[in-house]
Amino acid sequence: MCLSLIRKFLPKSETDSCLLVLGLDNAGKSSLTARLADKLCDAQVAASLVATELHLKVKGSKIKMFDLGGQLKDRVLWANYYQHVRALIFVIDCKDAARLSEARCVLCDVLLDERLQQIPLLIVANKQEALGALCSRSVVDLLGLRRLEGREWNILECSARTGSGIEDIIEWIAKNIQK
Ligand SMILES: Nc1nc2c(ncn2[C@@H]2O[C@H](COP(=O)(O)OP(=O)(O)O)[C@@H](O)[C@H]2O)c(=O)[nH]1
Ligand SMILES: [Mg+2]
Repeated sequence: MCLSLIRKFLPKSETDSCLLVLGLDNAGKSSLTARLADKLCDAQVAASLVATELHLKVKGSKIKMFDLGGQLKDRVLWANYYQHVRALIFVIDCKDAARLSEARCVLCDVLLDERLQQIPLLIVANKQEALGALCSRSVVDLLGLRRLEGREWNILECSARTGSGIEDIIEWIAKNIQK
């Protein structure tokens, strides 16, 4: 019998499941990842131009985290990582209102993938310490998040630069990967 068929019926090991950090280029994904790694990293497994893979230990649970490149050329590769996703983080640059509609389109496209249908989503409203940064309520409106149906989602404000809001993000991760 083919190996992939056997794998399909085996329980997923905890290290198979993963957390994806997505968002446009320059949103602050790698800065956020570095903050999370600082608190939770078990091991950095691989880093390339497209993806950084880290193994996290969050309140006793282990999970892989992938920080993926956000440029157009990298986004076409995101779907290769959708197989065992347990939770999704989408980072927004709140200093850059001009790219919110692009972020909205990219997020919509991600959420259409059937492998991600039931996956909890956290929007991280990053760069909050910056002057004129959009607040989370504006981000909810501009991304049209209230229209999302059948999905658990949340939004948290943070500054990956100063570290504010990181603890709340860790709480969210802990809660959502243990489900
Ligand atoms: N002001 C501010 N700048 C940030 C913050 N997080 C990241 N940046 C900056 O935004 C730029 C892109 O960050 P990076 O983490 O590489 O973004 P990525 O392309 O999404 O991985 C860098 O110059 C960071 O220093 C933040 O919370 N506040
Ligand atoms: Mg990056």
